[in-house]
Amino acid sequence: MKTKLLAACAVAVLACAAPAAAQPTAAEAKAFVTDAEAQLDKAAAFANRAAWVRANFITEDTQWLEAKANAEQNELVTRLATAAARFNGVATDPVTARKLKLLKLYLVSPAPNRPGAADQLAGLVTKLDSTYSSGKFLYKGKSITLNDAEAVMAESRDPAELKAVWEGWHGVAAVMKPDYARFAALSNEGAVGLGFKDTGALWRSNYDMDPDAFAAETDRLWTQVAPFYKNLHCYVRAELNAKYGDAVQPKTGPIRADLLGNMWAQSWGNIYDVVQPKTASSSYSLDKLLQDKGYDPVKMVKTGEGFYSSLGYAPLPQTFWERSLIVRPKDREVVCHASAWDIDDKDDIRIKMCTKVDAEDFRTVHHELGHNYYQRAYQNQPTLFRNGANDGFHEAIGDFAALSASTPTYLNQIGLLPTVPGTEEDIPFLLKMALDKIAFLPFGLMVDRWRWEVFSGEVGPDQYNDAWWKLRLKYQGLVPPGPRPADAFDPGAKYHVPGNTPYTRYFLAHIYQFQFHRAACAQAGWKGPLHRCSVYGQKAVGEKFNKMMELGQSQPWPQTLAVFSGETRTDASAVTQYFKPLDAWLTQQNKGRQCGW
Ligand code: X8Z
Ligand code: ZN
Repeated sequence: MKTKLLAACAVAVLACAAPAAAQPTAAEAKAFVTDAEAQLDKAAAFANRAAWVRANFITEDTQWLEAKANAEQNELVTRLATAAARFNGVATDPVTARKLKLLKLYLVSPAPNRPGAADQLAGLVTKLDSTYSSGKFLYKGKSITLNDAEAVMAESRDPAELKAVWEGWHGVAAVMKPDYARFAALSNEGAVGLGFKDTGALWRSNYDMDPDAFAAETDRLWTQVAPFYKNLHCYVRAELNAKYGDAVQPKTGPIRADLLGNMWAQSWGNIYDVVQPKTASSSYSLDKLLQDKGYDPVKMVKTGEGFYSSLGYAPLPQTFWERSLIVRPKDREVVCHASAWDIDDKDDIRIKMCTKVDAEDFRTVHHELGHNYYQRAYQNQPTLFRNGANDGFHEAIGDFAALSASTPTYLNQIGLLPTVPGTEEDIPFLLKMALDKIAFLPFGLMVDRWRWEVFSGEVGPDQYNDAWWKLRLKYQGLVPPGPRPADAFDPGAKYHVPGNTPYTRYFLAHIYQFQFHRAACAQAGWKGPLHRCSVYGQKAVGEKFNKMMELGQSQPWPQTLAVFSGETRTDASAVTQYFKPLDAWLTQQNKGRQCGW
């Protein structure tokens, strides 16, 4: 009898130990997280390098290595997060309490706690990302990449060509659907194991508030900006109708998604030439300025670094230049979607992007470097706090820098633009910015609306594509260029779905960046309109901004936001304030038009 009991206890150590042992102490909880952080560091040091190598050199073997490293890391986190439950109800110090909470949120997709599940999940994630990244399709007898296809979407004004290339790229995603369905099921099982309703609820739990309250917050923010988006949609639709005629783009209803200059219609700046004001068009094109001045990809990144240096940030380390991937290599498959890496939580920071010399990548360079400067700023925080105040902050740092770096004043200061245009350039400038920033907002929202529905089970694999287009229509007012095939999996044609990267972060970032900009301009004593403000060279602003960045995720984000801006809420009034002159102009242009879809 005794032996039997002992044997049972050996299997279920925790359950058996519980009645005998006293309630764990706060000191034990603290020791537990310290040890957990050391283990997480060790696993990350390995997984980061495996991921870097796979993303820079996609082969069977590197996929195998990355999946193995991720599976081991995932198993470790699940084990630690499960063990942490033993401290539920223990009155720990606030730092330990926050770390215990963040431990459960450490992974985007935790694996189910059963043999083989972590391997399966990691294998699917690596395979989906690699399939997307090496995707190609036949166009005019040539096999073309996403980069080639994006160039056509940006430059072509032939609706038949746009439709063919759009359909070609979206066709690449169809094979991913069964794997995505398997992945979603496994990720959900893992999330439930950690006490969340599903993976979507896990994602919504990382904003220092109740997950339902966070979803309501995003609704509130969308309501703040939706009228402006509808105004822009109305104006752009009319200009597209004037250019292409009723048969291609009708005067009323949704816009055809392939006419907006971008594969996903997420930012529309590439069709500025089609929609520019007839009365006052822009006097310069940043694409052309960069090309005419002989910029190359490395010079683009050096210029980005120069902006941060002007705010007082230390130069990037030599290893950044030695180890980053800045140009698409010709001889191998890589993940071209831009990213910023922190390999060792110290100074080994890198970017990886297939840089083009154009306005879009000028901004992307500032965006990626923002991630790197943030990672370096919080490197002295403990492991579980080495992260953005929330993920929207992480995406907003570099975009904030790019708001200043996009002004004609700054472009003039660095010798790209010969003269600073006067107020006649305000509407053209704001229209260019709105085509990128305002057009993005409903896309930034709908991607995760779709995933939240998938993870909650509201949308099953049979409805994946219809649900996607329902949301594309509802939020963006878009339709595909033609009927979609029965096996289409259009969400898979957007990197972050196969790449398993939450997307609400970008919606938030498109609001935070304007809050940061408004606060920074006030600190610099700027009295003019927000869109003309540049904080280039403002060391005091940089110093205060860095104070916020250094905090990482060590406290609830509203407190961290307050450190720089004095605000404690996400507030889209900074967006509407920035664009106010344009909104009035659009309203004027849209007089007599029936807006909406
Ligand atoms: O994915 C990115 C960055 C890397 S975090 C290049 N962005 C989103 C996208 O490309 O869809 C930046 C803006 C939105
Ligand atoms: Zn980013």
